[in-house]
This record gives sequence, structure tokens and C-alpha cells, in this order.
Amino acid sequence: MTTTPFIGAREYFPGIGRIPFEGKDSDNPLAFKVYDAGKKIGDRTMAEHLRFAVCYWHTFCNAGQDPFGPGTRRFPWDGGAPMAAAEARLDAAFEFFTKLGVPYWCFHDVDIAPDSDDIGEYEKNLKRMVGLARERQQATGMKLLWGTANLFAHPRYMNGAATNPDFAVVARAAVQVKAALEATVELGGEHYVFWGGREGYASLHNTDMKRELAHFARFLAMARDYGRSIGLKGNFLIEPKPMEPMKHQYDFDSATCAGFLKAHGLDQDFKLNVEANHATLSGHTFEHDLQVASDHGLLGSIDANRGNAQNGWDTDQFPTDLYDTVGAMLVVLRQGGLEGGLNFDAKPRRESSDMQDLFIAHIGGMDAFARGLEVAHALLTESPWEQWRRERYASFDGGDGQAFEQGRLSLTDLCAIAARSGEPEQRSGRQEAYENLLNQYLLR
Ligand code: XLS
Ligand code: CA
Ligand code: CA
Repeated sequence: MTTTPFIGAREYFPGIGRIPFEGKDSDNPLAFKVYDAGKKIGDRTMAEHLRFAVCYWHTFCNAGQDPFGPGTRRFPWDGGAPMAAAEARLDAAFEFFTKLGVPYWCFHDVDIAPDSDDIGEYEKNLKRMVGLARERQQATGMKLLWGTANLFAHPRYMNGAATNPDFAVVARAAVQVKAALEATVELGGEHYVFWGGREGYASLHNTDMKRELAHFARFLAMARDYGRSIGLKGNFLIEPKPMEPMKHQYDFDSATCAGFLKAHGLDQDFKLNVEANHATLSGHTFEHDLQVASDHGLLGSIDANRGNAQNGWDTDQFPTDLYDTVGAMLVVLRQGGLEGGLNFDAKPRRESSDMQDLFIAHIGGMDAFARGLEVAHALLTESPWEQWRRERYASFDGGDGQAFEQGRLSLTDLCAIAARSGEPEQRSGRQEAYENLLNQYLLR
């Protein structure tokens, strides 16, 4: 990462320089209060633990439009011919990345290049933009965390892409996946994501779910084979989400995705990209879906955001809740880190219309996760937290409990043990003690 921000032919964020770390007493809204990239937490720096990425779609393509009105942010790179606007947007993006000081970015094919129904033109546009992105990566040291294809916006995908009941659409989706895989490899992308945009249904009346899921697995296997053949070394990631835009989405939650990957023999190459707001949309907490993914050995990467507790929508807000970030980092640290990273799949509110709000939103998210990292690390290494959890299960560490875990006892053996031992002693779960410990470390 260079220390001088990348400025292309024009500066898109004038008056904003490289975002400094100023510490918790700083009043500067354009400075980090906690995130200090080089600070060591255990054996790694904050930057190495957190592996932050900026997402292209919300940050540079989404001006804040909602179903009731157009966008409110006036992007200086918008307007003009599609290709010229795409090039201006790319310059703005790399200026933003380097001023913010993140190591990674993520994109969909049609975020960075104009779409076209003409396959040749679509591929040509993407190739040109990938070439330019590559030059900018080389100039700045920026890296691609993952690439993906947008298989949900174009009307042709209204009934799904890989799960579309019409084979012609399934085949057309392959054009974009192949091109996006090539773009990802060309840019040295570490992973590749499939969010199942419209892979689901609006009505079961007209849907053969079993057949659609078999098609989905077949398609993912083909994409995996092609991706490996052109040199993608990292993980393929599917992204749990229970609904929206479809009434029901097949990648419902981490547990559903784990079952799907294992049932189809895809769990060696595929892992999960768990998004906070999707977990809450499925009625779980963020921490829950991370833990389920991690317990299956499938937690690959994270889309860091939050929903709104009051209405439950997929609001894609920036993460600021420290309980959430501590909970997430406890899961991440316990599994020894992330092969992927923390991608801010988040957008400022429609009412946050200044260009500097884009920076402020990311700074807040990075600080919230940096604090989550510090607190989770301290809880795991300095507090009695892990010891308490271990003691709770101590009865399985030896004797009959261990024999049970090892499968050396039958049901009648258990009954004999119960008769011998008498009524079990009551043992408190001590939830409040953990909650108080967490608060104590948050406040330190
Ligand atoms: C939408 C998804 C999407 C994926 C990438 O809800 O979060 O942004 O992360 O296609
Ligand atoms: Ca996402
Ligand atoms: Ca979302």
C-alpha cells in the first residue's frame, strides 16, 4: 500500500487526504479512533486480522435510490457515455481505497463495466475495465478480495439464473460467470462469490424445487471446474440469505448452505460468505450464523454490515454495534482467522448525501471491528471466559463422559450410570456473568 493516495486525471474527493489514525481522544470525524493498521493484536497486525474490503456496488454505483425515489448522492463520476463514466468511477474508487487505507476491494462484473445484451460487447467492456483496474492495482498495491457476477439485475434473470426453469437462461448466466471468473483471476482475486440473487422462488405452485437445486449444484460444480482450470486457488463462496428479492432463497442460512454443499460434494471447494444483515433476516444473530458456518469448517469470508432491529429489513447499514463486532471476532479468532476478509457490503443512508459520508461510514465500520477485535482477543487471552466455557463441559473430559463422547457407551450403560449417580447437581449457566465480563472488557 502506497502512502500517497492514488489520484487519477481528476480528484474526486478533494479536501480529504489519507485517513490517519488519531486515537480515541480525537474529534476529527475523518480519522480512525481505534483502527491502527500496524498495531499488533496477538501475533498479527490489525490489518492482517481484519482484511478490510470496500465493495464497489454500494460505494460507487449506489447513489441512494429506493423504491420511492432516485438517489441523493451526486456522484461526480456519473453522467457521460457509459464507458467514460466507468473509467471515471474506477479512478474515483482507487482514490477512495487509497485515501481510506484498505487493502482489498470487491466487485460484480457489471459494477465496473457497462452491461450489454450483446455477449461480445459485454466481454469487451469487461476486459477493458479489468485491464485498467489491473494497472491501478499495480500502482497502488490494492488487492482484490473477491469478484462475482451480477446474475439478478437483468430482467432475463427474473426467474433465477442457475435455477431458472428455462435452460437458455442457465446457459446465458454461464457467460457472465465465466467472464467474471476470468476477471477475478486476471486481477489476482483471492476468492470468488456466488450470492444466489434470484435463486429461489416466488411461488411453490410453479416450482420444482428439487430439480432447481440439482441444477444449482451442477452449475456451481461447472463454475468450480472452470475456475480451477484457469488458476483460481482460493475459495468459492456462497452467501446465505433467506429472502429478498425472492420470497424464499435457496441459500437460506448457514445451516442450509452447509447441508447443500455437503449433500452435493461441494464442501471441499466452496465455503460461506456470511453477511450480518442476511443472518438477522433469517431470524438468527450474526454471531449465530458465523458460528454455524465455522463449526462446519465453512466460514470463509464476511460481509460486514447490520440490519435494523426495529423493522428487520435488509438495510445494509454500516456496522457500528460493538456487541456484534465482538461476537463476530470471537468466532473468527477461535477458528484462527479468515481466509477471506471483512467486506463492507453496506451503504450510507439515503439521507447521508455528502461525499465525505462515504468515508465517515467506512471509518466507523473499521473502528467498530477494530474494537471488536481488541475486546474479543482480550476476552480469549486475558479473561476467564474460555476457562468458564471449558469447565462447563468438564464432565466429558474424562471417565464416563469421555467414554460417551468416544461412542463407547450404550443407552443402557447411560441408564446404569444414572442409577448409580443419583439426581444430578444443578449447575448455573451464568449467562449474566459472561455478559458482565464482556462489558467490563468493552469499557476498559
Ligand atoms: C445482496 C448481496 C450481494 C452479494 C454480492 O443482498 O449481499 O451484495 O454480496 O452479489
Ligand atoms: Ca453481501
Ligand atoms: Ca444485504
